[in-house]
Amino acid sequence: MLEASFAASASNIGGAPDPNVSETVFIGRSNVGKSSLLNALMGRKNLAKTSSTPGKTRLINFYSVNFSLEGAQFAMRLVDMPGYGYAKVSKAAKSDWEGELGYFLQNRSSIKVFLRLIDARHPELPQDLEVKRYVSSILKGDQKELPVFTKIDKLNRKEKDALLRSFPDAIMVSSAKGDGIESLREKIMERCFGSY
Ligand SMILES: Nc1nc2c(ncn2[C@@H]2O[C@H](COP(=O)(O)OP(=O)(O)OP(=O)(O)O)[C@@H](O)[C@H]2O)c(=O)[nH]1
Ligand SMILES: [Mg+2]
Repeated sequence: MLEASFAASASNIGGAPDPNVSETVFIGRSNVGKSSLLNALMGRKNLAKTSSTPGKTRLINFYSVNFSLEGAQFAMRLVDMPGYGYAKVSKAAKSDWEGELGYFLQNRSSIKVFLRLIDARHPELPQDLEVKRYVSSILKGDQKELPVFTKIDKLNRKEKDALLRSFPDAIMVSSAKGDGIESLREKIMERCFGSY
């Protein structure tokens, strides 16, 4: 059984809830599908607000997820981050990503998983590669980065095969169709709880 609810919004680490449970952060370009994936994983339609207008998520949003398995209780949080690379974003918001948001990612001790989302149709955008380098540079021993290709329902069979050839271990998901969601959920749980 799985139960999800909104926990808190914060603009920086000081406003974040106590770091008392394992957290998975969702990072990626604006519009890549972070909030949609969060909803798909939680089995909730619109708990995290999604929009076709880039830049919808402006704060760090925390969602609590609880589930019981064979009598044991598990708690974790999913953390939706503002997207980067939104062309119309103000200069101030950009320096936020470098400043407070970066500080959060580097110092939030409860982060166990960085889910780095990439649009399956554009797997090697310079901004995404930059963020890939950034995440590897801040990753600590008890943290794991999982690259996730989103919106795979937009690829045909041939394009999917090509993506898999370039990235043999690719995790591919469609929040719209549900593909890959259960398997990603298991990977996150494994990282947060070990063997469960
Ligand atoms: N076809 C398809 N569309 C998707 C999928 N996931 C998200 N979208 C669409 O992509 C758009 C952006 O989705 P969001 O989840 O709001 O993206 P986001 O990364 O949270 O964006 P920001 O909050 O601006 O950073 C919306 O119109 C979604 O409906 C998917 O798996 N397939
Ligand atoms: Mg969002």
